[in-house]
Amino acid sequence: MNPVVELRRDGEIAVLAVNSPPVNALSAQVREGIVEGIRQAGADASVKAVVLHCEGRTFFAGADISEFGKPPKQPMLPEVVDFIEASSKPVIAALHGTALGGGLETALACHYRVAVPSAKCGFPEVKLGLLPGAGGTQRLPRLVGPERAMEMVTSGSPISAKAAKEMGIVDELVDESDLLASAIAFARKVVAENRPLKKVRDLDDKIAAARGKPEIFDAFRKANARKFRGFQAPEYNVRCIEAAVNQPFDEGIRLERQLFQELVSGEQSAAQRHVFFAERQVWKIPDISDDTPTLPVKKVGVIGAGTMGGGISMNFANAGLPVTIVEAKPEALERGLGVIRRNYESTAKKGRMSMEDVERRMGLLTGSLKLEDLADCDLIIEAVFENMAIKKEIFSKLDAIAKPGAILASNTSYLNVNEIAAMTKRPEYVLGMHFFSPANIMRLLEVVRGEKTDKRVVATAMQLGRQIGKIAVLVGVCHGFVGNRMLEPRQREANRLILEGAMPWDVDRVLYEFGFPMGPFAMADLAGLDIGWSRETSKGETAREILCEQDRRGQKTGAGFYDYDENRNAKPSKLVEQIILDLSAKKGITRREISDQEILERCVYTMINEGAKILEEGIAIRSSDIDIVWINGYGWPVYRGGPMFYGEQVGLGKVLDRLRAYEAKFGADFKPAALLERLVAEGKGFRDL
Ligand code: 3H9
Repeated sequence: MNPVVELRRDGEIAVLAVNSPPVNALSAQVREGIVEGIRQAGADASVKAVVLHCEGRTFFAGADISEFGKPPKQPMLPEVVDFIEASSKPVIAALHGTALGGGLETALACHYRVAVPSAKCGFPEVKLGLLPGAGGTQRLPRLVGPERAMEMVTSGSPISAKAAKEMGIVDELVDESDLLASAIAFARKVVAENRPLKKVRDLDDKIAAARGKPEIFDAFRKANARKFRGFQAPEYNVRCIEAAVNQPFDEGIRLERQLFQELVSGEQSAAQRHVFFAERQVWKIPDISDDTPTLPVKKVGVIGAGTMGGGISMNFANAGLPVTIVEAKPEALERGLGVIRRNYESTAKKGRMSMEDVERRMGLLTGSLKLEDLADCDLIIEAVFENMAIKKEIFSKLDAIAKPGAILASNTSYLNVNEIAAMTKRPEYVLGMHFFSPANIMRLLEVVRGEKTDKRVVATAMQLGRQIGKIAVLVGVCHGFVGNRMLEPRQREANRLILEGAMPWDVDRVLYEFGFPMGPFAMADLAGLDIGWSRETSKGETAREILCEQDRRGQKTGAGFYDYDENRNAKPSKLVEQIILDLSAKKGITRREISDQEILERCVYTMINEGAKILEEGIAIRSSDIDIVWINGYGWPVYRGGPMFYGEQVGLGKVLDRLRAYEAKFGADFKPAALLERLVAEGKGFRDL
């Protein structure tokens, strides 16, 4: 007997019941059980129809992702779905929860599908760098037409059961309270009415109109070119849908299989699968168990109504929590609240929020000019500018104001949280909550654990992060934590490279082509070159300082490292080129040709090296957490899996060799981390730690 699949009977209807927690992924054992069940039901003359039903929280959530990259186990999913479709008796899929990927493909191979209204269907494979590889790309367009099919497979976003019913993916919506009974009743109807064995593969009407019209697919590619940039999987998905329209079913399946194999054994999918598991690992903290009690947070205080404070406040208001925002001056408070309102209203204008929602959220925000008004808050986040003296003063005042048991957090991006905590008599309630700008949009939250932070406080901050839709990464105290600390060597090398021979646009192009949304100089122009700069203190020693002195302060002034037209399109600047040439000469540097390879290695391998030091010092729990920081906070391309994963993909031995070579040439900044040396000597990787 198969331990996870059981064949039961309800009169003439056989129920193939699957119970493989947590998400009924289609593991080898499940696949075997399905084939065996269909076979038995087929052989039993008293069975007239089969209901395929999953127990627990969901219908199959897809193929078992952990099997990819390992030796294949029989029967493979494409064979299983063919076997279901070829059944001589009608098979009815009963959908609830999330019917995803291979799960939805299994359902599409059934002859009928019923679903509860709360169910969701989708093909998320593209998010794993894959395509639906068990007939999904061929069956879906036959049900919904190529345009909708392309949208579904390339976005990976699930649709509601109601939408699935409207599109023809689901035949009937049934009572939420008893899916199985409804599915059995539906099966009885199919038998009683002698309905045909409906095979999706035989349908043609939804694809016929697009046949011989490549322009439909090209238009889709063009419209999504920016979104798809660098990714292999979206294009492969589109090719399969195109084949579904233009080729016979079996030909389309052959192409789907071939392209799936190529993707699943490729580097991008390996990276994206790594990210899938890393995103789930990140919540697990070795010395803080899942059942650690958290502290109730019903009211939040935020100090500072600037860009950061405002964005942070929006997160909590969005989650329905009341927030008191404290500012020092009435104008600043008014300005801050005004910006928040405008942000919400612009979301409403785009149709993504109702005006009632805007008012509801604004109603949760209270402005104040007195720290004392934070006395009843359960969590207070300080978001004033980066100045240790000011932060210390605020925390020592807060200590006197905040109620006992309140969590005091700093949004510092670099400073020592232990020093800040030491200003209070309750350092165990102090930690860092480092949001990324714009804080209402960016998914990353670095939760900074001080040396005295209580475990319940850490658990509460992580759980709050989840509640407000962030991906929270626990990090330790050091200058810049994980993200900004690793940004430093990249920035340092970028600045040196332009003095040694490259131009800002060369460095930016290499990093853009690598997959970052923009390079460091374009980024600096966007953020404003004068952050932290003043004319009085400017020494005119760096390109950035000279540009500021010439009032080229970035996009906002129409010029920075680049020249900008009225639409903010960047163009390399002759003037900047000259500034850089002069600066090199002034510093006595003989400029030379610098290869793209050198730019990439010096910017990225130094980051990997810094990441290794971060691991060595225990600042991050695991290397995959570092990857999550960089993907969610700094635009590292997800198809390269994060800097630590990328380092392993390149080969740690190679990274070490190159660092050594640069160390010999440029000195100690390239000195390899001891951990990197050790791992390479032992033939191990970061993931073995
Ligand atoms: C595919 O189907 C390819 C086919 O087209 C072709 C084949 C030839 N496999 O997310 P959660 C684990 S590709 C293995 O925290 P939730 C997950 O790691 C697949 N494991 O729960 C976690 O483990 P742990 C297409 C899986 O309620 C636990 O289950 N399908 C899989 O927040 C709970 O997960 C997908 O991409 C899996 N397929 O969300 C769907 N799924 O507890 C991927 C989950 O040890 N899954 N696990 O950390 C999801 O999107 C979400 O898990 C889901 C539930 C929405 C289902």
